[in-house]
Amino acid sequence: MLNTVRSHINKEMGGALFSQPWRTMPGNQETLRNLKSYQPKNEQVTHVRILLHGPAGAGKSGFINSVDSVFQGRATGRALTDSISGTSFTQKYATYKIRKDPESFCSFIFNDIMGFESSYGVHEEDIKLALMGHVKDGYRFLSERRLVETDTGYNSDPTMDDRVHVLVSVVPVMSVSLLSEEIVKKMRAVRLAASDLGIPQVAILTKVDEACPKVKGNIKNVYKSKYLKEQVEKFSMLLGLPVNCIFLVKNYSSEIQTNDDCNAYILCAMNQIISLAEDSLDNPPNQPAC
Ligand SMILES: Nc1nc2c(ncn2[C@@H]2O[C@H](COP(=O)(O)OP(=O)(O)O)[C@@H](O)[C@H]2O)c(=O)[nH]1
Ligand SMILES: [Mg+2]
Repeated sequence: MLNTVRSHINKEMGGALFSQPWRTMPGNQETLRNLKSYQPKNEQVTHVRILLHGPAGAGKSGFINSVDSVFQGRATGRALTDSISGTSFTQKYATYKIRKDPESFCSFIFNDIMGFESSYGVHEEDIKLALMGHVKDGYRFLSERRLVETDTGYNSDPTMDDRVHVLVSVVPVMSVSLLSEEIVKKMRAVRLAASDLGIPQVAILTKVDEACPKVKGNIKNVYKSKYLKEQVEKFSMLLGLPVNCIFLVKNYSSEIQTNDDCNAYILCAMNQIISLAEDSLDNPPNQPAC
């Protein structure tokens, strides 16, 4: 499958580039400083909760690791593993924090959910419960049944801190053209549920290095690649999400060190995630979101 996609890219796009990037990056140092010092203005919340959802292998854990790497100044490769046991797939709802200095953590946290697969993966309704803050930390999702109010993993009285403040869809950029109708329908349903709850949404398209030879050769070309821009526009149409809420990212996967170029793409996405969260926390509830 990958080889078919790659040969399509090479034949059709030839790794064509724009002469100038179509998106400009905010300065790394300033963005990092702002994110480290960020505190939600809304006093009812101590942190912004970011929920990443997407297919297995999309790069959700990789993105959390990458943010951690940017903040620690080295590729941390923190072990974030999903567990598959026996015949029934279970996935734990876990919260990940990012350290900003030896004593404290950033005012944003991550959860991730494998949510698009049809025969396994977290049920659409469970994702909606997570959005509303009804899923307790440590709950193991079951593919065969939904979380119900009588379960110990059900939080019947969620605080503002338990709720999700930004929903992030994570998809490998090469998969955008291959998403089945069923998966797109599911993604849209989750997105609509988030909109109804006033939760803003962002998408992160990962593995840009694997999708375009000119980007693999030079990571500075991410926002110059015509193929990658086309995938962003396609994904925007599929999901009904504005292009300015869709980000291209190369996660730290095999690197030992971080570098300014990869950091810039990760920080650009995080900057928008936190800005949208802050805006929505500042607005009255049920205001339409991005
Ligand atoms: N080349 C490359 N590999 C990536 C990228 N993001 C993730 N990976 C790799 O893809 C695999 C699946 O990523 P993972 O983060 O575990 O996916 P998850 O199931 O969504 O949490 C791992 O082997 C990662 O190292 C990326 O941007 N580029
Ligand atoms: Mg994972």
